[in-house]
Amino acid sequence: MVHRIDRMAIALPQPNNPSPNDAAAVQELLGGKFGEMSTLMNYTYQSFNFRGRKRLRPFYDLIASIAGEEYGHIEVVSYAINLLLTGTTKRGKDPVPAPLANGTDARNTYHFIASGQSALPVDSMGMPWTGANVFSSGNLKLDLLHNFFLECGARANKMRVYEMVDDPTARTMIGYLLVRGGVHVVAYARALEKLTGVEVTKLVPIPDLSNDAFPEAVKFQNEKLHLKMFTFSQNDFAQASQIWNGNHPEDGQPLEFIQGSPEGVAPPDLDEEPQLNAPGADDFDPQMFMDVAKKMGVKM
Ligand code: MN3
Repeated sequence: MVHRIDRMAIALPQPNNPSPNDAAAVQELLGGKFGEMSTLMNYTYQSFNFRGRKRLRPFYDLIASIAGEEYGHIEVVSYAINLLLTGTTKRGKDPVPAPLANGTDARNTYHFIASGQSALPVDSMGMPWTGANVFSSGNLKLDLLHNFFLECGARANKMRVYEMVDDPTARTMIGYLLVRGGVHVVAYARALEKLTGVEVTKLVPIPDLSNDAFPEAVKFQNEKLHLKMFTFSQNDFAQASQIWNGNHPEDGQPLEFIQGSPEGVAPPDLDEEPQLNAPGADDFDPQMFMDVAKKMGVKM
């Protein structure tokens, strides 16, 4: 089961220039083949499907912990998209002046037609995310090798979207995910080392460019976020620490294992968009709910 917390991994700055085409490019990091939907669902299914976990417990715990983190990654990419889309149409209730006219020039018109100017599980070309992106062979060595490859591919995509989009909202999110994805690259490399003796960490970084080239990533590395593995569980998955130990292969600093999740911040409160009727429900009276809650003794 998952214990959900109404907190987001990091604070995102407001965009300097809201842009539906920037948002469309960022969609690749959510619903693309190497996006966060893929990492989330790969590790989630591999953990559900893990056979022989008594004998191989540290590997099960590692995959399950990382699956927990990926939920927060789809969240932070989605909010980056939502913030980039906010302010790209004219706010108001009158449909006659065509308040959504800007949507016709946007590469992804689903953002204006199929959603309330918000993220969808699609890639940068609007193709829906698919379960065909999940690899769960049941063979531990093969699955770990796949996960290492997936994280390196994800890293390449993040770097390219960074080079396409210079808005601080997108770049802060990408800087954070480069650092955290880097943790997952090292985690799967170390898991393969423990399992086989092959020195996989000698391959990193892939692509060759270090995270040090990205100022937004350096900020998170200064907070030592490239060294920390979280279980995303109060009591479970502790044996992942048998894999996440030693020193970081790039800067030699000691790796840190943390039972639990990072503190996070409150997610952005997205304003209403009346021209999209989002959320609508204009005649809803919140005072009525407050009165009922009061009668029932619910603290609001
Ligand atoms: Mn991720």
